[in-house]
This record gives sequence, structure tokens and C-alpha cells, in this order.
Amino acid sequence: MRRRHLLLTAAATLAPTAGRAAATTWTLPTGYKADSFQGQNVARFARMVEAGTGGSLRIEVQPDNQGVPLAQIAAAVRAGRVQAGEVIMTGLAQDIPIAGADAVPFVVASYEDAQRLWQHQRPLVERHFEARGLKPLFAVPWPPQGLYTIRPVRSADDLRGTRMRTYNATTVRIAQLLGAEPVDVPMSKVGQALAEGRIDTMITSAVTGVENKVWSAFKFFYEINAWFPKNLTFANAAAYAALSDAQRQAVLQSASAAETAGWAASRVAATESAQELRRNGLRTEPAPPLLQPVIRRLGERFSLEWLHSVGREANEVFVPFYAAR
Ligand code: PCA
Repeated sequence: MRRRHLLLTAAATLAPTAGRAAATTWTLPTGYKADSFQGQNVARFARMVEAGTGGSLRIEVQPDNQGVPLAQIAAAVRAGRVQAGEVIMTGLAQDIPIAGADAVPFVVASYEDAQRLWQHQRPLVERHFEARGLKPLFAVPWPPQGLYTIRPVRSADDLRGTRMRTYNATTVRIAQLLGAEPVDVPMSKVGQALAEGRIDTMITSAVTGVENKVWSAFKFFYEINAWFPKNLTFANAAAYAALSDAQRQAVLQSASAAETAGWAASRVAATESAQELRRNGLRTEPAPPLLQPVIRRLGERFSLEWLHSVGREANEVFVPFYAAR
């Protein structure tokens, strides 16, 4: 009796005071750094949500694998252990093959292409996410993926046997097709892998090179514009459904604004990072003429492999994408 009374009193103290709803807090882990343009954009989204809901929904971003490691974020959001998360979409391709569309090399050569690809890919991604109890919010591309090397590259033969840093299934397959040895290194460990002399080559953006100060080892950056992988921010669908109408509207509006701002920030980051690489002594060059046809053929081969393995849905993305070209 006494105990019950105490519990009731405690509950009454915790209950929101009349007229002021208790704030809801979402946790949003990401595998990327807070000061990168992706991290800044996710932080901007969180601030917009907080402002748009009058502080009734707060989003606490946990950067750089601190809360949940990148590879486990989707599962944690799905299980409701956290309410939202940010991942690189191609990292989910094993479970949701269509999420891998943006890492098929040499399909998308510009931000405009990347935008159109996302337009066709998005409805399918939404469908698959919804089937898993997830709600996609916004996607933002990394700048185009270029090739970093220590030694100059004249032809594909120069890549054979090199230890190539990889970060997903696509980069592993490309390394294999080039006769290189794939070495899996998460983005936050690239600097360390270079210092330890564990990698000779890498395909990623200029931004990622700058963030890891790769000029300690890499001397060349070939602008092969291989693909534009996107980071996706998404929520647990039940957590989203539990919000009020006004909160949901604020989340969607903030997501749409964050997507627009993120694409613009990616373009700026692409230009500034390439300059920063040059300032630090890297030679940035277009794809070497002898390498160009080889990587293009590899791209075609990779696209066919992808179309075969994904099937009908891949056509739903690529047919309208190529038709409009
Ligand atoms: N940077 C991330 C993914 C793509 C990119 O540009 C990385 O290298 O892991």
C-alpha cells in the first residue's frame, strides 16, 4: 500500500505539467565525423527539427561510430534501440539490393545524373525500408569517387597487385576486377592504415582524402568520377508514427530542406577538397588515357553483374534513368 502510494507520487512528478508536453528525444548515430559536410548537414537537420517543433522533438546526433558502429546502425534503428540513424546506403545493399544502385561504377558522372538516379531509386528504397519498419528521411551524395595512388598510374597494369582500400561490396569487387588486393578500412581509420603502410591505392572522394590528410602517403588523385555514393538518414517507422502530426510535418520539412542543403554542400566540398589536396602536394589529374577504357569496360561489366543479380527492380531504376539521358 505504502509502496504503491510512493510509486504514484513518483509518476505524478514525472508527468508533464499541463499545457507543456514533455520533449521527445531521438538518438541518431552515424559512422561519420561531426565536422565533415555530411555530419554538419545532419546536425543542421537536427537543429531544424528542434526549431520546427518548438523544442518538443530533440535529435541527439552521435557522430563517428561513437554510439553504434556504422555496420550496426540499420539493425539498431530497426530494433528500436535508437530512433534514427545515418549510413552509407550502399552498405545496405546486401539486404536491400536496390540501395546499391548508386555504387554501380560509371553510370553517374555528374551531380545532375546523381540527382536523377536518386529520383528513380527513391520510391523503391522507400518501399523496402517501409517493409522493414524504417522511414527514409533524406539522402546526400559524397563527392565523386576518385582514385588515390602513391605512384603514378599510366595503365590498369599499374594497379594490379596493389593493396586497395575498400569500404563496401562494390569497392571490393572493383579491386578484384583490377587485380588489386582489397583491404577493408573504415573511413575513420584511413589515416592510420596509411601510416602503417597497409594500403597503396584507394577509391573515394576528395573530401575523405582531406579529412584523413592522405598527403602523408598518397601523391596522386585521378578524377575518374566513378560514382556518387549517398548517405541516407532514416528513422524507426514506429518512432516516427508515435509523433504528433505537427512533429511529423516538421520532420519531413526539415528532411527535405536538409536534402537540398546537403546536395549543395557536397558540391562545394568537392571543389574545396580538390583544391586542398593540391595545396598539400597531390597531383590531381583526369583518368590516365590508357586506364580510361579499362575502367569503362569494368564499369559495363559491373553494371551487367548488378542488373543480373538484382533483376527487375534494377531495370525500374536504370531504364528511366538512361531513357532520359
Ligand atoms: N567517403 C566515404 C564513403 C564515400 C566517401 O567519399 C569513405 O571513404 O568511406
